[in-house]
Amino acid sequence: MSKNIIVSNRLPVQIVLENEKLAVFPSVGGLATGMKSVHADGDGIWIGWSGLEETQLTQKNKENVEKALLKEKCIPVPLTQDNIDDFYLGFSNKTLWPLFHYFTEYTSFENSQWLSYKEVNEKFAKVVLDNSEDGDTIWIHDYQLLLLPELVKEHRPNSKIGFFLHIPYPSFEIFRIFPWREQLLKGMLGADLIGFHTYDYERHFLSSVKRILRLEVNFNQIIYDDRVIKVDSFPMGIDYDKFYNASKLKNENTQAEKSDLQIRLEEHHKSASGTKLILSIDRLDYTKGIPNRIKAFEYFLNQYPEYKEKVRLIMLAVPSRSNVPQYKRLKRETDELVGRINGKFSTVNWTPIWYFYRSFPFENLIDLYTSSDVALITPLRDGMNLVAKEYVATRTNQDGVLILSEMAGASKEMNEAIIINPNNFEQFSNAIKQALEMSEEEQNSRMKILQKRLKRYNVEKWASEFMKSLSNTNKNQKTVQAT
Ligand code: ADQ
Repeated sequence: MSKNIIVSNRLPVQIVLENEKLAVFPSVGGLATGMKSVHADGDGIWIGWSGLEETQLTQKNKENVEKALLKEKCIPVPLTQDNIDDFYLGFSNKTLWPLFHYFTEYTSFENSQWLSYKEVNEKFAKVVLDNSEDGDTIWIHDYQLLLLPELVKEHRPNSKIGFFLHIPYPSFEIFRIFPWREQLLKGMLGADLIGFHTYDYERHFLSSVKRILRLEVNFNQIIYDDRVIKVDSFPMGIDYDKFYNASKLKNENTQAEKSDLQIRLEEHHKSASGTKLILSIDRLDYTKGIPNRIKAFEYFLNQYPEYKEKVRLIMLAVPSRSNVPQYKRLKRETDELVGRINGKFSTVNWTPIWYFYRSFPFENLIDLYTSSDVALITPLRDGMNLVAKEYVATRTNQDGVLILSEMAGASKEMNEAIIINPNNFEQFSNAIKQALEMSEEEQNSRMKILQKRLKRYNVEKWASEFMKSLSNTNKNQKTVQAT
């Protein structure tokens, strides 16, 4: 019996190891939810890094971790500190991440890190081969594992291999800069189906394949090595019901059941000044356009001073990759900007920006989503952006306005949001004004359409559509060979 194998850089679990005590918590993130049915099916397994550094584990701990993971149908790929430094913090986060997000000035090309990237992809391949048979279905995720499809295909020619990229695929003129471009493309072409969030990323990829590898491309199919590879877009959704139901429950909470945050936020709304709340939530990453957003908010307050004391920006930033220098600089810049603007505009009754640099539990995220009049999601570049979708799913009264950057993949399916170019401060600032003044009727009609779409194309649907398309790949192969 063939089985499903999911491969991603990190396993969908959190491991806590203190002294000899071990606890494994399944993670509740979007990808883990979407993959649930694929993973739970038959003997399905998930392969990835556990998050623990290999050489720091005693033999006994290692065995215990493996045993505990196996209960969750997970198999770890061991990574050493050098792997973490060069493959993960190095090549993945200092080369591929900035390049694919068009931050060429942040992109470094270090041969030693490229070698480590190859080595770790080979490590992953070994674990996949040790735990699979030819004929199994293998779904590989994201930019850390671009070489893996080819490494697996070589030994599993009858397996259907899918690959999905969660970040943007850049235009050819950006991708061509990359020194090892042929190897990377060939690595991806080991897959039978290659998926992206949007049609634009798909087009960019096909253009690189044509111009760099000079391969034949028929619409969305590539002929390579006597195989036909299908390329398609699958916009990732969210666990819609989870967000919708959680906020429905919140709205029904009695006063005694409310969280402190919920009470604080409600007081805010009821206050005499009727201050409106604008929410932004991201990982602290330079692609998310955080300094830009703060500056645009300042521009708005200067342009429309009547909004002073009438509006507040609540900005959540989750710490991320804080060992990488650019992220350290970004943290400093954000702290300084928030300090400067709060210093400039604050009054005894009002602080324009509430800034939190930490992760929030799910319950508090819901409090914030449900209490905010406007969501301001303005990345400079973003593969999809799930926060925009989560905000919409929590608006059970169909009010609220989403302002969304056109540089986020999500903008392609969320036309009813106010779509802006985050570099155009005039437009940015007018969008904030438009959102704050939008009639309830208009809010409702926009929200209804957005919600309907997100409810239908949720994360489970996304995963099942991908799997369905992957299972059909060999059928396509015959059609194209015959023409
Ligand atoms: P990310 O860059 O991590 O994902 P995103 O899609 O916005 O970005 O997902 C972030 C997740 O983290 C959301 O589910 C959000 O609720 C959660 N989160 C954010 N801030 C939080 C906080 N302070 N506390 C707790 N949780 C918080 C990458 C790509 C995206 C793509 C996804 C999925 O960069 O473009 O949408 O993968 O493919």
